[in-house]
Parts: sequence; C-alpha cells; structure tokens
Amino acid sequence: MKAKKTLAGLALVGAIALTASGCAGGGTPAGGGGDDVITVGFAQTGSESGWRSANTESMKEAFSEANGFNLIFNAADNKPEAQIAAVRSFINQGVDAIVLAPIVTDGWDDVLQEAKDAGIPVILEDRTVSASEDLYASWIGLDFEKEGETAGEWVAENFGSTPTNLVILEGTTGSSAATDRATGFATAIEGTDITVLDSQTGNFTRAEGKTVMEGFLQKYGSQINLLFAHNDDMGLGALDAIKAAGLTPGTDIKIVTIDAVKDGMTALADGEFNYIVECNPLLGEKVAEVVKKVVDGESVDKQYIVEDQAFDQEQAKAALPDRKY
Ligand code: GZL
Repeated sequence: MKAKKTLAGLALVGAIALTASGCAGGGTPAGGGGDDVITVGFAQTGSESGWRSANTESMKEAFSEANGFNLIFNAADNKPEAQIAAVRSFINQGVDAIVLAPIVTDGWDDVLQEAKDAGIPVILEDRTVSASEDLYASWIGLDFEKEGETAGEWVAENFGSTPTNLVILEGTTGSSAATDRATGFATAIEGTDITVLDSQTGNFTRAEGKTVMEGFLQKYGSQINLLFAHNDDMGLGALDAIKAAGLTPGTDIKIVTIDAVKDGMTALADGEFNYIVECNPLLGEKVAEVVKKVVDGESVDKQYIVEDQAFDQEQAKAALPDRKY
C-alpha cells in the first residue's frame, strides 16, 4: 500500500462496518498487496441499470491487480446513506484513494471533508456533487445537460411545430444526471408546441419505469404522443406498459431515451424506440489514469468530460454489431 499507514485496528472496524451495512464488499481489505500497489475504495451507486453494469465492469477491468491496484468495491443499492457509510469505511480502512459515483448531488460535504482531513484523495466518476471543488481531486463524467438538450432538440425538430403531448420518466431524484438532463431538455423544447402532461421519477430502473408509465397511460391514455425517458432502462420498462395498453411503441407513442446500452439500441433498431442519446459508461481507463496521477502527486484537471453521440433507428442498426456495451 503506497504512502498510507495501515491502521490495523481501524481497518478491521472498517471492514466490519462495510459488511454490517450490508454492502457487498470486494477485493482484500486495505493494505493488501506490496508497497507500490494502490488500494482504492470504489463506492458505486448500485446495479440499477444496464448502464451501471457496463460502468462497473469498465471500472473493475481498469482497477485490476495487473494494473497495480487493490480494489475494494462497494455497491450501495441506490441508497445515499449506505454510500456515505461505504466512503466512511474506506477512510477508516486507510485506502490510498476513493473513487465515488455519487447517487445524489447533495449531502457529501461532511464525509468528503473527513477524507480530506485523512489525506485521502477523492475522485468522482459519472455523476457529480454540489460539495466544494476543493473536496475532490477530479471529476470524470459526462455532459448530462447536453444529453438532455440533444434529446430535446430532436423532439423540437420532429414534433415541435404541431401540438404534441409528452410524458417524462425522470432519473433518480437529486442525481446530477436527472437534474441536468431535465434542464437541457426543457431548454430545447422552449417555445415549441410540446405540452408536458406529466413528469415523474422512475429511478433509472426498468421496474419503476414500467409502473410509472402504467400510471401515465391510465391517466392520459391515447393523449400521450411522446415519451422522454432519462435512461434506456426506464424506456424499456415503459415498452411493456405501452404494449399491455394495446398501443405500439415507436408508432402510437414515440420514445426518446438516453444511454444507448445494447438493449436500448436493439429496441431502437427494432423500431420500438425512435431516438437515443448516448451516455458513455466506459470511464474506467480514464478514472484509473487520473487516480494514478493523483496518488503520485501529479497535477490533474478538475474535470474530464467524455464525448457522447446520438442515434436514430438506421444509425442504431449500423452501430449495433460493434457496440462494446
Ligand atoms: C449517467 C448515469 C445514469 C444512467 C443510468 O451517467 O449516472 O445512471 O443514465 C444510470 O442508466 O442508472
């Protein structure tokens, strides 16, 4: 383990606390490996979507032993309090660095200050936090507002000049991904003939996307012309509800989503979705590069934004065979 003193007693307490909070730990406790191995605690949101699975896989591949890391993995089951407990446990274990994919934007100031006081750098990946920038070394993420704007521009271009009724499945309430996508989308449809009938969170999951869409269909029925889902998984859940209502997704109700995971791109290629804005989950390599630089005392940028693209049905058919996730 580099640089950090291993506080054996605390490490044991940390390990118990991690287990006690029901979080699935991974990797050996801090201190595993030789002196030049970097021990990293990774606090992941959970396993709420196909995007998350691809992101976790990318991170585990990058933070491998072969690449010089001892990774301690925690998935917080989309529970912010469990994720804060996981970060606190990493601090108690005396890891060399913490990587955090914050479920929600707020509530991080105290535990990030504790990490700073313990001399443990925090690197954010995917979503970001409202805490002061001096409490984390860098953020490797995506431009969620642009993603929402791109989805909104497609809606405005294709449906904005005729009265069109839209429902929205929002991501996890309080997450930077949901908040910023909503902002970008709203800006893009301003001044068009699009009416937002309803907008509710489906928490980025298929199950909740289906349940909320069932409610929308019961309340608005065939008035609904268009669905914007903040991620593919909620859109995929909505497909079941739309079909159960005797409607044809992609035709009776047009669907635009964000992520571009394989199942979403397949629905798009099959004509059940109409447009997808990509959100690239393969962040592991860049995050590992930044962690190494930070631990070695090299300077890094405060943020690294990964580029996204967008797909219509024909582009999805062409892209699917080569998609990595
Ligand atoms: C976006 C990421 C979101 C995805 C969802 O970077 O935070 O969380 O859009 C995932 O699929 O659950």
